[in-house]
Amino acid sequence: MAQLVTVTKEGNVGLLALNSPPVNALAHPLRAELERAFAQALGDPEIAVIVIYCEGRTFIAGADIGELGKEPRRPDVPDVIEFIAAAEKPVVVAMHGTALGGGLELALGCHFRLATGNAKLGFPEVNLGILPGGGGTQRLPRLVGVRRALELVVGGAPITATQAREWGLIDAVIQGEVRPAALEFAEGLLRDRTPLRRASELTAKLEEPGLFEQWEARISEQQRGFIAPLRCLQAIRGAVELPFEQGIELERALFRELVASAQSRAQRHVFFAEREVSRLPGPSDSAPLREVRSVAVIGVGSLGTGIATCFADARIAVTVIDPSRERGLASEETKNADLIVEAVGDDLGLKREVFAMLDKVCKPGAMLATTTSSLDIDRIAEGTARAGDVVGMHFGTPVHAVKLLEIARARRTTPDVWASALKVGKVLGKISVPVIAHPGLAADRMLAQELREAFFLLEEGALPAQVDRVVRDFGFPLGPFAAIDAAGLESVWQYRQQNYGRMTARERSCDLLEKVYALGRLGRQTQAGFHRYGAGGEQAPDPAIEELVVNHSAARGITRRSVTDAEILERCLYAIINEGANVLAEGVVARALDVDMIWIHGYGFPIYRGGPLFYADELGLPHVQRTLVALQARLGAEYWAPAPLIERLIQEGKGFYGAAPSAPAAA
Ligand code: T1G
Repeated sequence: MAQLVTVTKEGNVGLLALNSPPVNALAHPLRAELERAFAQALGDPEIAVIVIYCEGRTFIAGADIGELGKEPRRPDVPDVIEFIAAAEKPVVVAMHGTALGGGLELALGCHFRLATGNAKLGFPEVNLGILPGGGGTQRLPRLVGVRRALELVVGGAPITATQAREWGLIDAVIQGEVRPAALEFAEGLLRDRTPLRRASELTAKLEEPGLFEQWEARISEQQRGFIAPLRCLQAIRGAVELPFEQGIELERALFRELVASAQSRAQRHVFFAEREVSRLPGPSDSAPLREVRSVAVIGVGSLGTGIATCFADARIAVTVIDPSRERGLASEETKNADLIVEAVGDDLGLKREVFAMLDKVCKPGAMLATTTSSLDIDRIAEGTARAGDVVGMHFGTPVHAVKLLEIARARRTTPDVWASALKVGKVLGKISVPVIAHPGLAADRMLAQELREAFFLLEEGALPAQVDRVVRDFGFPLGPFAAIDAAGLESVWQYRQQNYGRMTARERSCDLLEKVYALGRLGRQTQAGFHRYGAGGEQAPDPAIEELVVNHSAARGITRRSVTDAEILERCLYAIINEGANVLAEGVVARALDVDMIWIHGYGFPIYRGGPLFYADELGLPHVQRTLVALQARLGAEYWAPAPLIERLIQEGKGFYGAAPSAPAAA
């Protein structure tokens, strides 16, 4: 293995090169080596200036996320940074790639900062439910002011080197390779005898009074439910109100609180799951992935154009083809495309026609994708002589806004086509999730259970506004009824029509949806559904609907009772979890993380709860099981029989994620 840190000398400049692929994360071995090499450079009388830079594709991308939440090992990230900051010899850092989190904090601890023109600098800790814990919340506002510090730390998005230069975060943007540029800069310092500058010795400026209060209000609106953004703000406030050392202590205390929090555990789980999800479950196939350099999208509707825009944004050559035009499907673009994405109306006959035609014109090895979520992809594929090349790519709508992209394997899809389509999704910036049955199935089934309970709760005594408030307070962007209004009642109406034969007697007679639909209240599009909507889109409860609900209960002979918030949450949530276990056991998806990614990126499950199955593990499966059994005793076995998978996992002492379940918590 190559050395983690190499020290070389050029005249009186000592250069420390870090080399820990893939992203130079500050894991313990690298920290220990860096500290050792830095001490060596400090003790070397020939070295007057020290340079730190990285080999490989990027400067340090932060602390090692896998170590967070574990017992810290000395030297910890802050130890190394404070050691460097305290040096009496000037320290120059040169960054390239993505200098993030603890990496950027290390740079702030150095005395001079350089970055290449295409470097990105940022503090993404907030996305992991934590805050910069290596002095970043104290040094950054001293360098760039409070407003920009809040933007970077609370917002979590990186900035460019040019912007960093304008803000005073770095001293210069460098051209070419980092090593020679940093060496030249260091020699300049020696020549000019420039004294070293420590960020800790500056004063953090609050540009205007009331800034923190403004940001608090913004956070509660835009990052509702997340704890970390508020703690980030609190730490930055410390930089204004406290001396440096006390500010650092405050930062450490807040960091320790956050890193041990359930939210951060969930957000770290999501970080790794987002990366794991697009790798094929099971043993990998050795067939190389197919290259996708040019794409043809068949269909000129909003779906087709939305998908084409996505490819164009990812700088992949794409053409939109109108299948109704003469020679449309047989055009040169279709013949040459590596990937053809069919986005015509959801009609099996039409799609089979399109695929039969594509089969004739497309080049060998091209991948043929259908966007259907409800049709049987095998039926679409069987009309071609290349069923192995056919795969499902189900985009959410609106295409640009929904991150979930389900990549569906049909019976004959080859593993390399499945894996290649997953990779395409990643290039598009989507979270691509491999699904085995038809796309939409896992989520539809889980959603159907939640909606069933939401409607039962209405006829038992709750009202739409209460149910929505409870589900929203849990962290979903919308409660179930506001979500139906947003999607349009039509889609749920259709779902019920299609599944009528499979519904129980109680589900059929709980026909509130049909009743509201019959009034022509189709949701937001008609400014009325389960709620009513003002011209500006403001939502309000509607007495007409409340009357309809009350009358419905009376007609069904149900005596309405007061329903607690706790009951609403329990029934909506456990319905999702229990069906999630069934979907997993039946192999609709292969892994618990597939379910969680589908719910987070397609259905608004709060990221800070990690997805329904991660959340179930956090509650502890024995607790989940007891709750399901209690619901079954109260509400009947028809809907509440605990999923056999949950029972099996408990017997094996496991959770959905394999490890032993955490200590049972209260729901
Ligand atoms: N720790 C551990 N592993 C990491 C990692 C990290 N910080 N960053 C990336 N990886 C792994 C990742 O899991 C994947 O592994 C591989 O590297 C390539 O990543 C004290 C507390 C740097 C922009 O949050 O944003 O500093 O899946 O597929 O698309 O305040 O990774 O191949 O096995 O994402 O080119 C703050 C997180 C940490 C940065 C590269 N830093 N990383 O993107 O590749 S907390 C972050 C990223 C902290 C201090 C604190 C991106 C990237 P595998 P990738 P990419």
